[in-house]
Amino acid sequence: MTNAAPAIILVRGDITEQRVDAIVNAANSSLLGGGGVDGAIHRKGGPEILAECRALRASRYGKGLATGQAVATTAGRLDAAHVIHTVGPVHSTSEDRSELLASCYRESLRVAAGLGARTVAFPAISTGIYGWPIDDGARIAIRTVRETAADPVVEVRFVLFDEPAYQTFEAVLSAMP
Ligand code: AR6
Repeated sequence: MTNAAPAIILVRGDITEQRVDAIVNAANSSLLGGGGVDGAIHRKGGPEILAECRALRASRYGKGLATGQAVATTAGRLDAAHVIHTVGPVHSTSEDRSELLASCYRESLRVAAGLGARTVAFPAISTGIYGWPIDDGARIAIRTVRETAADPVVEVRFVLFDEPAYQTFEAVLSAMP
């Protein structure tokens, strides 16, 4: 196959310490920062990232970035060329928002491929402040990356912040054929 899905690697750690072509940020639609991964990326990446986010809000994304979409900026001082900001859905027990979560992974990979990225680091989108259960979040993340051809992306690295998240991703990955 010439346009295969990327290889999946699991790492326990801090996404801001990864050396990859693109780091995906679990942002919110304002693109102007927040807690969790978003806070860590802006803190460590420095003000250049926020400046580009502000410029995006002043131009193409006047109303903010919609849930499930993705957009790239510089990675500032991070050891990466790009940060790809995506907005995960807030978990709901009354509505199935899985397709929006899958869209975050698909759209981020599409943006990464458009930038010529070969390696991409993802956090477990929506599984922190947005309340998505980690096991379901892991299934959606891994399944979607497996189903998405993203040439020239050859490696997707899921960076899991704590041991339970890492173990869950590992269990889901090894249970898939
Ligand atoms: N590296 C890797 N993973 C991390 C890190 C890190 N440095 N920090 C947290 N995690 P969250 P969300 C894990 O809350 O649920 C922000 O305020 C964390 O344990 O960062 O999509 C945004 O502005 C969890 O498993 O993102 C939005 O308002 C996962 O990353 C909102 O939070 C995602 O947790 C987005 O919420």
